[in-house]
Amino acid sequence: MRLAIHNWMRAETLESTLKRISALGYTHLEIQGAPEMYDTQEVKELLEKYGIQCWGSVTLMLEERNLLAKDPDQRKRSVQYVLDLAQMVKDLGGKVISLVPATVGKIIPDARPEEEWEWAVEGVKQVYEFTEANGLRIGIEPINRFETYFINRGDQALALAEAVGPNCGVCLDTFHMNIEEVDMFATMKRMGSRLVNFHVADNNRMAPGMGKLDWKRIMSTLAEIGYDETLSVEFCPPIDRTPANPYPNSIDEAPEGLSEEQLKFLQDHGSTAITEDFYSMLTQRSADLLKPYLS
Ligand code: LER
Ligand code: MN
Repeated sequence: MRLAIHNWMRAETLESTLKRISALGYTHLEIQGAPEMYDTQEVKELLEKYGIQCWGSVTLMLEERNLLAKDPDQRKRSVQYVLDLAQMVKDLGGKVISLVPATVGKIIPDARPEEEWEWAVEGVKQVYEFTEANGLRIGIEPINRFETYFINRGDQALALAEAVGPNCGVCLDTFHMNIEEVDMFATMKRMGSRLVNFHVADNNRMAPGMGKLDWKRIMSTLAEIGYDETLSVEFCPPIDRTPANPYPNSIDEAPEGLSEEQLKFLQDHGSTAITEDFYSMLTQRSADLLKPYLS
């Protein structure tokens, strides 16, 4: 098992992220799905400089990105976005795409369920053609009901993956599973070999180990189903603006380089911009908890 982390939580240079994570023992990066932001040649050089590999990328379903939008042009642009992201992953030598099909923060549907399902299958299939031809895997990711009304549980992601094709996979996330699954361990087992990526954060979306999830059991269940790929750290801390905040100075009041839509994306996750010290502490705590499980 290898250790990866995302970089969508904090607007900082890629070099700062890579420097921090390589010092803390991470070997992989799940790069944010922002192909428009990156020059792949430059990213490759930086990854090499810090001895980090690209594990894959996660879609940032912000603004109008939505594979099941009612408007066919919007769907087309959304598919193109995921294709651009897939091309970036291919160029960076990554393996997986964690795919959230609908806009994060959109919790009210505007079409019939049958229509949306058909559009989602059709959209993911177009990406699947590319990933199949290029040796990449898609992991459909269920996220909790406060971020989307579409695909909240592993079984729903599995149904979509099966409708797309034999190699289409699922990406599970411990934070979301803790909210939506009856039994996250049973869900992990049902995904079997369709499980292609695994996001880790605790029940409060702090670093693994800072909440109440049973990490021993999570890891032994992964071993039981033969998942020995990558653990991809994805904490996203809650905002605490009260005097009860146990982490004073955790909120970055004047974040540099954070666009309005990125801030809105963080807010749609119940979070906000966080300071470098707080972010580094969470990155470190995640590695401390997970390192004993790496092979
Ligand atoms: C992404 O991996 C995730 O877990 C979300 O909350 C949606 O962006
Ligand atoms: Mn996730």
